[in-house]
Amino acid sequence: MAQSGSDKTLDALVIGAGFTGLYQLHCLRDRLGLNVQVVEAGGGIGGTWYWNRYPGARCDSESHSYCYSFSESLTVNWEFSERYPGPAEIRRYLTYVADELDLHKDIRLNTRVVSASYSEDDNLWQINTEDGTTYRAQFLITGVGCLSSANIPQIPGLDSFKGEWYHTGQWPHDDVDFTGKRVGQIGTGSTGIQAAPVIAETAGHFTVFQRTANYSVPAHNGPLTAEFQQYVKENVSEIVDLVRTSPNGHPWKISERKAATTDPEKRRELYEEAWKVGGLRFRATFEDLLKDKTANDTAAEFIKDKIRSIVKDPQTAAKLTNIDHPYATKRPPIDTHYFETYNRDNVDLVDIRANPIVEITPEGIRTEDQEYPLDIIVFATGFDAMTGSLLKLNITGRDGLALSQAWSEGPKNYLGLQVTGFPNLFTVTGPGSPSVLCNMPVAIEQHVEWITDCIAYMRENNIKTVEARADAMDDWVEQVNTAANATLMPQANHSWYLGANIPGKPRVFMPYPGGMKTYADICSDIASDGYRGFTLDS
Ligand code: NA7
Repeated sequence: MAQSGSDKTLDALVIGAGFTGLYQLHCLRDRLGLNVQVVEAGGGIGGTWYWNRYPGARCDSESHSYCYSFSESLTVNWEFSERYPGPAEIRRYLTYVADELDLHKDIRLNTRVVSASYSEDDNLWQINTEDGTTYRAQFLITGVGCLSSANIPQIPGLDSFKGEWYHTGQWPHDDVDFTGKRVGQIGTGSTGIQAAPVIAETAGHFTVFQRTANYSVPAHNGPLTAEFQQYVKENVSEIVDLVRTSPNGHPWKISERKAATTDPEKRRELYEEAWKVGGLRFRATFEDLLKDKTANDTAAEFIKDKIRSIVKDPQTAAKLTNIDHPYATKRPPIDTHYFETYNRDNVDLVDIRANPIVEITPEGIRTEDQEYPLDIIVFATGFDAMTGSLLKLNITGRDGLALSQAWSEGPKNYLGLQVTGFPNLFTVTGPGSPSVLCNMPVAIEQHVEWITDCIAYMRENNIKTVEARADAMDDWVEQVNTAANATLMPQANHSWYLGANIPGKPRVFMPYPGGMKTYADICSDIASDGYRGFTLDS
């Protein structure tokens, strides 16, 4: 590993040692022969899964597709144990990959980037880390994740709280003991919905503070059978084809049936079957769920009926089904006994839309109508998604242009990969790419391979800089908006897809919703056309 305090000149510096960093290192170092360093703020590899260790944490993508697909031998020599992998298993998987590809020696852990600036004179990025190391590199590639910058709401009084508090995305490595304690959880997104049933099991009393009610479908997690593991090994290329050609990078096909035109009885039967299978594939029951509000209403009503049938207390069920957005227009959670949790005697649900939180007191949380005494507060309040972790890097491009300035009205990015004014900077799964609307490893592999091909092309053709053109970037932002407006997704006002969860953040629909396959085809076409929309300068 590199020594701290030293200066180092490289071909490429990659920030982050998650799925992106590991594969980008492998591609640039082992395919192109570049001198590459990965730096990682965490004390281990894993990216998102290094930080997200909260109770019940689990990936919502199915394990046999939540992995790299570039190497058949890597796939067949690894076995996931459950339908949805947890953080520890994903970290073990990534460690296995890093071992197999001999990546550890070029990854420097506990190294947080504090700034990066581009120097036109020598066409190098200068990257400074918290421990005083300076790297210089022709290429700077960010693999900092879309959901890594924790959103801890500015609720007055948090400093005065006498108990313990935690954000789910910065969870301690030692278990938090909830036994017998009065625990409050703010947030009912995917994370809160995973955490609540587990916390409720040991907490003395557990209070969930819900701002926006949410849909959720059972995950039906469980151990993978030996037969399924064998099926995965024997069908690697079919599975890879499936994930690479599907709109969301998942290993299933979206039905061609339309909910709006299916006979109600048949429709209910199909929803029932999908409910039994569970997971994110519930969205694939009908083709029109995200395009047609009438169709979407049928899924929404089905799920609300399920919630009412599970939750025994009608008032609690009413709060849980008072959902203000169409199904799957916010990231749809999947759960393990989330709604059942509200049938426990030690669990309460507080509607903070009706009675907003006013402050945190030394004793607990005070809403407009009463105070809730607590020993522990869990913030399952999400992230400054997609842009937060990039802006925290303090990136400055050509002519001293700060990324924060370039994005003052919201993120503009060509293909989600490059920003005008920031030559040779690539933002893997950046805003404007399918990223969070896709099974992440699939989106990451496509980006990493495209970037690798682009750098290879530059070297073959003696090109020193690649930079998105302003007109191409503006045009892409338009395309992202057009694709978003063809769906119901912009109808969810409080969605982090729009940046709406962070006070003051410009509202821009950030991920590209036109589908992963369509997006990958556009990227390939642009590359084949001599990197249309990019300025290549020798
Ligand atoms: P999300 O999906 O952003 O959910 C955060 C939750 O926290 C959501 O219920 C929010 O309510 C709530 N929240 C956020 N800020 C506040 C404040 N200030 N007061 C009360 N409640 C608040 O984050 P997750 O971690 O659950 O999931 C992120 C992604 O990780 C997920 O989509 C998957 O892709 C994996 P709101 O809905 O904004 O009213």
